[in-house]
Amino acid sequence: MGVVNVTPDSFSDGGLYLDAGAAIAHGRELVAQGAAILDVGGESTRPGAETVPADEELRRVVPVIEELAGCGAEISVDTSKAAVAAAAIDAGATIVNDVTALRGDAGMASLCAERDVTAVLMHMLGNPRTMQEDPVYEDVVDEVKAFLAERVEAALAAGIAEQRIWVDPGIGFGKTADHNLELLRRLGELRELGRPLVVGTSRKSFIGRVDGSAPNRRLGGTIATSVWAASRGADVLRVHDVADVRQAVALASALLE
Ligand code: PMM
Repeated sequence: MGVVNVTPDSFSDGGLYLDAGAAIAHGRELVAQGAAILDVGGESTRPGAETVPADEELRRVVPVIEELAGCGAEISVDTSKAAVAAAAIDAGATIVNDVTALRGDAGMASLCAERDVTAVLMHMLGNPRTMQEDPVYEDVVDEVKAFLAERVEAALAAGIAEQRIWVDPGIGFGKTADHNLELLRRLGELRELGRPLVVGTSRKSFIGRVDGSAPNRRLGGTIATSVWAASRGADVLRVHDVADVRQAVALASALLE
């Protein structure tokens, strides 16, 4: 899953792709690099980020999705607003990647059920504005797993087909560096949820916590953690650097065979 951020303030590509034309070109480039899914987002979820009104988010993502639909990858929309998801589905998106796991908008679960799209349910403690203020867990893996199990049940109860439900531990969302490392170490435990597992470590700050690197110097850490996650059963890796991560995963799995 390649990341196409259409935001002026995402921590990793700092508004480079705010312009729709640049975002479309970037999405096509990620498909050429081998992305099977493009995750198009118009609202930054980085720590401390402010929310974006639905009409502004729509203005950012819909033209990009219209152009990228049919370009060889499935389109995912990274949003927690049902109005944005509905317009994105009309424009060609088939996956709704909701960092609130369908808790952010009362209309989201029924929309996913009615339109029969895949819903990515991600764990987050708190909200993006406050989530990095001293997150505490007794056992981060047990708590993330219990949360995701509860959200899968809620999605099923709303009528979303089981095969349309994916789960994600939400690396960096209300977690310290140690919490993120523990989740990756014990990623196999989340396989027990029985749903496809999405993992996004790309350029995140816990990599910098380990080695002091800046966001634009975290490719090595992104590759290491992505290869690790794949070897522990991740089905989808959400990354900015599709070609490099694909190559690393291909070589690691060839060696493991
Ligand atoms: N991370 C970000 C945004 N959306 N969605 C899912 N499912 N999983 C993630 O780990 C995730 C996400 C933040 O990263 P960005 O600002 O670089 O897009």
